[in-house]
Parts: sequence; structure tokens; C-alpha cells
Amino acid sequence: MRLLLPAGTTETALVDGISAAGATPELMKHTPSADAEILAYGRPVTAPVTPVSPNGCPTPAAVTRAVREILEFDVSIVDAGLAEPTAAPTVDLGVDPGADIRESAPVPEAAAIFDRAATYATSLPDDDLVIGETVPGGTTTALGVLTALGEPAAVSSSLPANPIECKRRVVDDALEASDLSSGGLDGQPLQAIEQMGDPVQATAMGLVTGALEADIDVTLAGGTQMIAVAALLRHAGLEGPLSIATTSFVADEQGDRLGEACYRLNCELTVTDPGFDGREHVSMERYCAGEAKEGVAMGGALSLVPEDRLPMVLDRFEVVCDRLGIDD
Ligand code: AAM
Repeated sequence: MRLLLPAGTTETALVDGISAAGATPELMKHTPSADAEILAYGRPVTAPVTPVSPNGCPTPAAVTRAVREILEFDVSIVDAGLAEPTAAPTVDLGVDPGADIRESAPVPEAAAIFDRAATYATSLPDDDLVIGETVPGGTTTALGVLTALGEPAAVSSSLPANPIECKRRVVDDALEASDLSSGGLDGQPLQAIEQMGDPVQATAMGLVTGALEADIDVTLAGGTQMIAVAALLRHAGLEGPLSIATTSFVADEQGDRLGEACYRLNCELTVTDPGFDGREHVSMERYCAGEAKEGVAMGGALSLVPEDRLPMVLDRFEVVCDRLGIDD
């Protein structure tokens, strides 16, 4: 099994109050680079910060890393538009950061990125891939492409109180900037990413397509951003079942909408509950309060953990938090 992590950025994350995937907008551009280092080395190496929410909730990369330290799976990080350097080894597919979706073409190279990611994934030696994401602002760009495709527009948030009205305003402005109406790009997924999305979506879509072509089993590891990737794949004509693994934090927030979206997109849904409510640790309490919720393949990584090893993973998460300087 290999975890593939497309890591990138969109300037859409700079909209005030739209994301908690970083303590401040200035620090948020380092989040994907730091997430990559945490996954690869267990702590930031050259990135200036450990990504935390404004309330100090640590990045889901810390959970995925804890699982990795117990289960020891391979990881490849794909540079899907990093804006800052990372000391993690990355696969270079020549992907640039995404612009604000309120510009007319935030991902002008979407089709080329898709092709390169598909070619890369087709060549992998693995039997199983878990594909995650890290892209602050990614739930807003997910709303962007879902709206352009004419799919039900329900997305989660890294904030406990989802700033959904703010996201809708940004998406409305983005539609206007691209001279589009809702549903105007039905059946045109790469165009939807080019005009309304982010480079991580183009990369993830290509990775899944290439892997499935090579008969590699794929799990989409994430919440509503992966629902958006699944919708993009369906609009590209991909048939056959897909599979999504996400956390109970996303499932609790989304209620029936998550299962309905998976049913409509023919996606098998796995929801993992890490049992954080049974522990007294400030990071776990913050997750239980609805912060962060998912990201960096957290739900997919947790879905690999046999039940009897979950306590070991939680112990290790505490060790990782300690290493990252997060108070307990
Ligand atoms: C990724 N790194 C993170 C993080 N994510 N570090 C701290 N907190 C998170 N939540 P939004 O659209 O609200 O920004 O949520 C999406 C982001 O949150 C993604 O980067 C996802 O991987 C997660």
C-alpha cells in the first residue's frame, strides 16, 4: 500500500475567515509544505511552523503520521502546486500554485496536469493506493467545481462553524468572473477545474484515473473535497465503483448529505471514528469540538488501522503532538 499525497495551494484560501488550515493567512501558504514534512519525517524540517488552526488544533497530518509510525506504509508526496519550499521528497509534475477562483482561469493547465498525474500513477508498482490531499481553501474550491458541474453543493470546513455563506459568495463571484452559471460545465470536469477549482483536484483526478487504468485499487482519502474529486471523475465518464474513506468528524457535520452524495456517485463510503472522545488530550478535544475534521488522508489512514491497534495509534498521536510542541 502506498499513500499518495497531492499537496498544493490556491490563493482562494486568502479570503478572510474562509479556512482554519493555518494560524494566519500568511502562515497558511506553508501548510501543505509542512504537512508533507510531517508525513515524511514526523516533524517540520525547513517549514517554519507546524500547521495549527487559529485555536491551536494540530494539522491532520499529525494523525496520519501517527498511523504511519505504527503501520509503516510507503508515502509519495506529489507537488500539486506548492507555494513554499518543502524538505520532503516530492514528485515533480510541473504543477503551479492555483490562483484565486475569482480570476477567470485559476488553473490554466488543468488538462496537462491531469495527463501528467495519470501517466505517473499508471507506472506505479503498487497494488493499492490511498490518495489524500492538502490544500488550504480546498473546501471552497470543492464548492466551486461542484457548482460548475451542477452537483449538489454541500461542503465541509476546517472551522467548527462552516463559513458557507462566505464560500457561496466567493463561488458566485467566481462564476461571474468566468461568465458561467451554476451547472454550466456539466460533463466538462477539466474545464470546471480550470475555471473554478484548484491544482490538487486536477492532480488527484489524474492519479485516480491512471491508477484505475493500471488495475491498482484506489481509496479516496478525504471528505467533501474527495466527493468533489469523485464528481469530477464521474463527469469525465469514469464508470465502476469508487471508494471514499473519511472521518466521523466530517460525517457528523454533513449528516445525511454525505451518504446521499456517495450513493449518487456510486462511491462506497467508509467512516472512521478514532475514538478521540475517550481520551483527555487537548488536540483530541479540539477535533471533537469540530476543528480541522479531516485532511492529509486522515480518514483513509485511520481506515487501515485494525481495531485492536487503535489505542496504539492514539498513544502515538500523543507522542507526535509532543514532538510538534503541541501542549497536552
Ligand atoms: C490540511 N492541513 C491542515 C488542515 N488541512 N492543517 C490544519 N488544519 C486543517 N484542517 P478548508 O477548506 O477549510 O481550508 O479545509 C481544507 C483543508 O483542511 C485542507 O488542506 C485539508 O487537507 C485540511
